[in-house]
Amino acid sequence: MENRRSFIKKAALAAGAIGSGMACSPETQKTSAHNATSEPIPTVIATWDNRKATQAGIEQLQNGGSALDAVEAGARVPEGDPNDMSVGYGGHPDRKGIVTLDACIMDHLGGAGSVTFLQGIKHPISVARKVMEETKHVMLSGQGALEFALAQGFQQENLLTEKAKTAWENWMAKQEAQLVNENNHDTIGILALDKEGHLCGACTTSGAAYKLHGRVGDSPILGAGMYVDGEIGGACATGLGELVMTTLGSFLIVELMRNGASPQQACEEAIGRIVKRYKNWVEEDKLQVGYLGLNLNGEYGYYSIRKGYSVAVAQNGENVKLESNFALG
Ligand code: SD4
Repeated sequence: MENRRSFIKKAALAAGAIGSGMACSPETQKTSAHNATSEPIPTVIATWDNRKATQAGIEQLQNGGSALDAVEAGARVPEGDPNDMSVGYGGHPDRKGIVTLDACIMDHLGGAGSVTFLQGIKHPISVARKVMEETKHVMLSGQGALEFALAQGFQQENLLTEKAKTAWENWMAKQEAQLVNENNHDTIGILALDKEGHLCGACTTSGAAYKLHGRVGDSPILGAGMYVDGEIGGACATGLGELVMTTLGSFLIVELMRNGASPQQACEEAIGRIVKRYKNWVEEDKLQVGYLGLNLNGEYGYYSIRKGYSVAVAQNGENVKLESNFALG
């Protein structure tokens, strides 16, 4: 049986390549490599200080892995880390004390897989990849996603660590509002460009801490938490998903790049849209969103609503943390 990926690959080949027509202008954060020779620069970039993830990703590329392998390997790092309390194992639970996970992955040909409201599986990004590669669907949710994961050989386990349980119990005692604001974040969005010039992306999270049971955020929504167009570039998001979903930030960034914006300009415009439309809410709850964009030249940009956002960049033999500029104080 022809699987969905091989179908998409054939369709993409039949459609032929389209030039990106990229125009670059001065950027406020001078960090992107410029590639005058147009040789792809192997690059792995991620939201927040996820240098262990970008390291795992760049090692995949150095060992001959694809951009898809790189983003999956990178995303699996915080997923498996109990000290990262916004992703996978050890993530903050929802209001009922249950860890529910969202993730998506997308390749340079438009193949995509996503899981939402998944429980008990440590590496949702790998389940999302299986949805992409082994089914004709894009998104599986909840119990169905779990049954699919188990059928694919994933193990079910308890993802609520003692640390996360204690924090949840303390929160339950006080019932303080807890959205994704300047103090509460870590979701990983990760983009990779390999030496073939293939650009892929992934995003994985346990979502907003103490969310209502059943809430799904932006992270598994293609075009919101992450989006890739293999002829243009990719983008991903972190922060309060409700703001990202309602402005389709990652899709917007890629479309702006298609129309000539640099990744930096595109990220700034996408943040600007949120601030303009939701200014009162953003200010009242001190909400945070951060974006990251990468084009096929290995140029990247990143920007956030407020201070404190950073990104990790592995490129040209370096793997560094970079602090983001921001729109509000
Ligand atoms: C969500 N975007 O579920 C995620 C949360 C997040 O760092 O990014 N946390 O809304």
